Amino acid sequence: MASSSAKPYCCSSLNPPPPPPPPTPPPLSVLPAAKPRRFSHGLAAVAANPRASRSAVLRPVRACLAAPRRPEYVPDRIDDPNYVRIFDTTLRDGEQSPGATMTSAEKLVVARQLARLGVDIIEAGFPASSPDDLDAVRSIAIEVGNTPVGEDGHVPVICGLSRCNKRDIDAAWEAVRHARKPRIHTFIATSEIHMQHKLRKTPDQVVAIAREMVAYARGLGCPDVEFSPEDAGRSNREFLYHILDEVIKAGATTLNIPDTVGYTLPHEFGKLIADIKANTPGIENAIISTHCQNDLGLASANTLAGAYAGARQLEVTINGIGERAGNASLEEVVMAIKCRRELLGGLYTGINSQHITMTSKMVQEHSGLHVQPHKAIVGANAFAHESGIHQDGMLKFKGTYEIISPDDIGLTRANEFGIVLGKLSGRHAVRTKLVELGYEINDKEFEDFFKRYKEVAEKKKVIIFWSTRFMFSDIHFILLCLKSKARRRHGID
Ligand SMILES: [Mn+2]
Repeated sequence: MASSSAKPYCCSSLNPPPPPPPPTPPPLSVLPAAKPRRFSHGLAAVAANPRASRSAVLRPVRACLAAPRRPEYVPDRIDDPNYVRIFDTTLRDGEQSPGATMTSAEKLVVARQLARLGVDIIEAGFPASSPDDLDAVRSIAIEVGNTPVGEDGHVPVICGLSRCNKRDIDAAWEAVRHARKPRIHTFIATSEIHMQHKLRKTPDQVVAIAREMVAYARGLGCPDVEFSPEDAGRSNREFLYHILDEVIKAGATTLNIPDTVGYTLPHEFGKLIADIKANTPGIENAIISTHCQNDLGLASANTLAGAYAGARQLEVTINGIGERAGNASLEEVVMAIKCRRELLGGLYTGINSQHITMTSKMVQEHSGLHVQPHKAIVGANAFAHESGIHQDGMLKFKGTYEIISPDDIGLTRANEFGIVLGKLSGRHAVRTKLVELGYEINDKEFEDFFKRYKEVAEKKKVIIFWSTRFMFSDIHFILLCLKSKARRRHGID
């Protein structure tokens, strides 16, 4: 049996150091393909020398922990070109999910956890939308926006959303101004379809409003103003360059590029970001951001394509909650950057990934939106193995079927190998479980037991469901197998 020290860690440093990234990464035509035998958990090292595998896998854990420090926060620049800011909008876009409304007290609890997780910016709400939301954002600004957390004493930026009008901007400023690092995020639609049918304004009018309102927000004393051209994914390119140029001149420090309707494909969204970076005058004086909706299930992929093309702020939500099909998921984007850093030109974030599991659970509880069992990173099945072939591999070496160590996201499994017993489980896993539970039986007894186990497992859908959903079946399941005759008599199964 493999020892508990064999940890398949998510870490890129097993591989040779990445080449220095080019000054301007070329637009992404397709996401780079994985190279065989260069996975981040050290399969290459294991294949080359199986005896050395455990120490080889352990070594990079320490290297992982020594990630570069988060650069000091300056609104319109980042001193390390590889650092990517994580902007969490769980409490704004996430809260706009149908049925996800949270109380002020719940929002404050989640905001505290987001600060522990290490997000750079918390978009705490839309203060003009209701007096309650203004209060919620203000409470978060007062407390979370002034309380250092973690070893580096990190204090997140607290941001409030506003449309491009004075009333909204005043409300946002009233809410966030108490924070040590306040930000106003204002937006106006720039696609033909939105300008014509929703705003009923000409492009020139839209530019004038955007310029005036960004300047107004700066004039209130807010040093950090984010501007979003809503529906940028469907906006005319030349018009985008023009309006972005104008708002930079008016004082915008972050330019957020939303794929509001989740319509773009990864290579297309990457090209949009690369084009904006290449063609917008004055863009070097602002941070480019992504905001990808998930209508085609591509939000995380689009976000990564945006980062690869030069965006240095990524707007995401915990569990990917958000309007309609949701937003890019923080845990997917952050762990993809962490696992495949070398393929993304050395990008890194300030997220302490060990808080991911707890944050995900808190957001599920407070928003009432539960993730599906197979949700990447945080689903109940994401680190569970039921099939016999996979279980056999896991028992021999965890890197066989896991690219991330559960420890890395703060997940404690009831079973070290993530083994869930079900009808597909094989002899190796079932016997290991029996030994773990203290049953020592000979080969013949085991064969009898295994036969009975399979009979029960095939019939007991409920137990298989329990076992994958809650993972507490280990003992129950075995006991049930051992007692199946007795239970059958009582009509339980
Ligand atoms: Mn959105």
